[in-house]
Amino acid sequence: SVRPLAPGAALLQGFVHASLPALLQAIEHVAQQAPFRRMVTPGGHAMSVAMTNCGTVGWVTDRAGYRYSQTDPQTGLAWPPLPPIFVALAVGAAKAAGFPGFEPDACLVNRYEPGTKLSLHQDKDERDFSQPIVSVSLGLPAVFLFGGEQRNRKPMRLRLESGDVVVWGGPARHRYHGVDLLAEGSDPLAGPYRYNLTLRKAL
Ligand code: MD5
Ligand code: FE
Repeated sequence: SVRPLAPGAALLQGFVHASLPALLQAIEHVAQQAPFRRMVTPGGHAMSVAMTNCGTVGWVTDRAGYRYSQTDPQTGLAWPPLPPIFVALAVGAAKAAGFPGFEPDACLVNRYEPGTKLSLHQDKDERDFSQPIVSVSLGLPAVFLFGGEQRNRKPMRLRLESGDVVVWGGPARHRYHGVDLLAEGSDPLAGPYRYNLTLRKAL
């Protein structure tokens, strides 16, 4: 089912449930070529969430700023290609949520362990904000923080579980968001981790 969360945002609960083992295998394959790492913010703090990328470009941060890069700064190599299953699921979810013709070229893969979090922020490093972001939650559950267009608004709390997909488009594309401290736990397939895939059209 497609549940509207807010203008432009739709929750597809369990949309990728049947594909969880294949998605986790694909993440492992990506991480063999481009390992998970904790990147440094422009302010000099290591993020608690570990990240990697696949696709034509990948999102990176370091002391110089946030940007998309054609290469992995850690290996100097191109990022691994987008696994076809990532693209198929993202295009299907986008279409179901009212965004036909979504053509992702980048996927940021976030890995959370208990005690990690993602602070409130906006995603604004992509070129075309008319294109949605499709996010896929795998492994441990999390409390997603869904704020307003300005940082001062108190965020709504939304529990996201393994297999859930959210399509963030239209006005929701610009809203502040984050992930609350991850609770301890063990997922039958992913173990002590929550993974989040964000499929994007960056270029
Ligand atoms: C996560 N990741 O759960 C989230 C899912 C990130 C990030 O935030 O930047 O890697 S993506 C959630 C999202 C994307 C774009 C807009 C909005 C939410 N929103 O308007 O709330 O690891
Ligand atoms: Fe974000």
